Amino acid sequence: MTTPDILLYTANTMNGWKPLIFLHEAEIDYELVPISFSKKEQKAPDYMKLNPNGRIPTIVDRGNDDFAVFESGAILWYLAEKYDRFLSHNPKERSETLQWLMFQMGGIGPMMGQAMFFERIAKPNGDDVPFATKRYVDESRRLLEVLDTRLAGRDWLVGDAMSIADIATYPWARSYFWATVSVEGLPHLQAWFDRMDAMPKVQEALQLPEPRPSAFGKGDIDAAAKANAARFKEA
Ligand SMILES: N[C@@H](CCC(=O)N[C@@H](CS)C(=O)NCC(=O)O)C(=O)O
Repeated sequence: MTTPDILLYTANTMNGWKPLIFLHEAEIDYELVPISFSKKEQKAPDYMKLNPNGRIPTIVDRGNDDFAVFESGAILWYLAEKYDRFLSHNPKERSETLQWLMFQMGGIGPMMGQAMFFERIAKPNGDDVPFATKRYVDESRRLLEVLDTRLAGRDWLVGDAMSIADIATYPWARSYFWATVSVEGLPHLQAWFDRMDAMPKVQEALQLPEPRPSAFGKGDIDAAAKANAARFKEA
């Protein structure tokens, strides 16, 4: 058995699922290193040599002199170039894909992430900040409306096939429940969710490193919410 090139450090979060979706959908062999937040493994000095931000995900490419890549958008872009998947060679389509990737990295992720923080961490830990919560939930909804408009009359964010823009956006947008953002009245977004929900390899990736049904509004939500909030209280 050959050693796979890609070593992936990740956890079961919206950013952490992105490279997993890429690697599973492209059927690329990789080695998974689950990172435990409760053990603070993302802040370990050796890990921070690979990811100076002390967060997940990170990849190391053993096929390229152990080159390390952090930031999930940059990881998807690197994998797209290495494996020539999910990023068009057509210059306009390629630019559009990177535009929607940046839209996710700079908009959807940060806004939904803050909505999740204020709703799921601050509030249950006694720091309810309605002004901030409303700001981030409303802005997240606005961004999901932008996606809905973009997806009208098209199956994918760019071109006629799934790209790294879809791969980056899906785990965040699909976690609308956890961010307490409504997707009522967004039929094109819902149809895109349905499309990716029906992809077995995408769903396989979302079960790793371990399943987290609560992100998608399934399972014991109360228990998951309490455990999540408690973890941050200890931090
Ligand atoms: N912009 C970064 C964000 C990474 C990030 O925030 N990762 C979160 C999980 S989604 C994390 O590692 N959290 C642990 C911590 O904050 O210590 C990326 O896209 O890779």
